[in-house]
Amino acid sequence: MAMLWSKISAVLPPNEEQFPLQFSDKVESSVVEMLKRCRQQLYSDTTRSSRLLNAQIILDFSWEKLNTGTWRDVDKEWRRVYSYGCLFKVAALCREDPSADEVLQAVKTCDMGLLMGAAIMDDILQVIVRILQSEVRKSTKDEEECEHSQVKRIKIECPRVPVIKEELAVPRIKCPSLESFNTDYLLPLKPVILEGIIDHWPALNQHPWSIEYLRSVAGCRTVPVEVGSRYTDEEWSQTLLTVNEFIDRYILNKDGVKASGYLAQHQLFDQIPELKEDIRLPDYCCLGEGDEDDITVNAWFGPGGTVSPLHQDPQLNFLAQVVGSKYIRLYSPEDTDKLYPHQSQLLHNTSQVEVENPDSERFPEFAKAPYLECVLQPGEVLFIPVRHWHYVRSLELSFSVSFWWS
Ligand SMILES: O=C(O)CCC(=O)C(=O)O
Repeated sequence: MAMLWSKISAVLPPNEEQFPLQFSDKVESSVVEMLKRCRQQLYSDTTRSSRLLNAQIILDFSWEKLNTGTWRDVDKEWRRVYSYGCLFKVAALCREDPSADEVLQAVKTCDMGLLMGAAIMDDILQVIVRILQSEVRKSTKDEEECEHSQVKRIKIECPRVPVIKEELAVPRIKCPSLESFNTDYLLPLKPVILEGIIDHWPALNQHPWSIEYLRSVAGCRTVPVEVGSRYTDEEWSQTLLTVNEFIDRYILNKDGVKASGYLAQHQLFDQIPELKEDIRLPDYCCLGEGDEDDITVNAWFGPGGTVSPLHQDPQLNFLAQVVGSKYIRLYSPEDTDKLYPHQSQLLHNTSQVEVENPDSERFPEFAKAPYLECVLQPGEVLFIPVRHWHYVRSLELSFSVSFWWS
């Protein structure tokens, strides 16, 4: 670990004068003074505890601001202050020959900054977390051997695999031209499964995504996790866990409790660029009107049995299946009145009906709504037209990537 600080200090500005600390008058001068003190301590001799204490003051103060009112109204300046607090804390943790535990704490601190803060100094937290991660990887090589044997112990699940009736099956097409996809599916807004269009992804070839691979590229990273088998359940919640904790708890059920959870989020690929390099934007997205930068890429990683209740989204979607298979049902937006959306503003895009076990007394019209269905297999991509209702149940351990585009 002795080399760690020299690697981190190499990416920091060489001196105090070149270390930027500019804020609008939204940030109280006492906070700016504290930030300056942290900066000064970064370039002078002082105790570790004093550095940590001052960084923590910044973190606690800005955390309060981040958690007051709605997230949308949080001023970006406070998110920048929070990121600086994370940076100073990481520096304090890593400066004097940190223990393995302190390095992990530093990784978590970077992740908190990346998730809750705003980018500062050319995204320096992203640069530092890569340095820290390679340090963690070095010291966990032996453990990985052990993980390997645990992977073999995952019990084989016996999912309820629905039999797809031919007349209800989502049509399939192999590598259509841009023009035929546009004419036959995009313009008329018809769902279709595209085969053979992601065969070249490293996620399916050079670095086949697996539990071991995920542990190796992201095991120690803290990410948002959805806890519960479906987001409409009372006990459903969101939390932050490391990828290793998520795998141990929700995939391997190490606690012995059958728990369900979903690592489903759009920041994952920004947070862990190695995973982003394993996937590609589908070429068909160029037919859209939006910019490439406006495409949202989401990760969906979870055990068999995880359900996304029937819901609709305001954008076009390519749902690409990388690991495992998923049962999917699609309903047209024209049949919304038969799908009983929730009344509340928050869930108005979500149906109240449990698709595979509908309450026909409460929702009598549901059975009359026509639908299409499929089992999406690794290497296949489902085109979900805008506002098409979709219900998804993973049949086994599954990793999918969805692209929301316009
Ligand atoms: O895969 C899932 O569980 C849900 C996917 C989804 O709803 C989406 O991509 O919009």
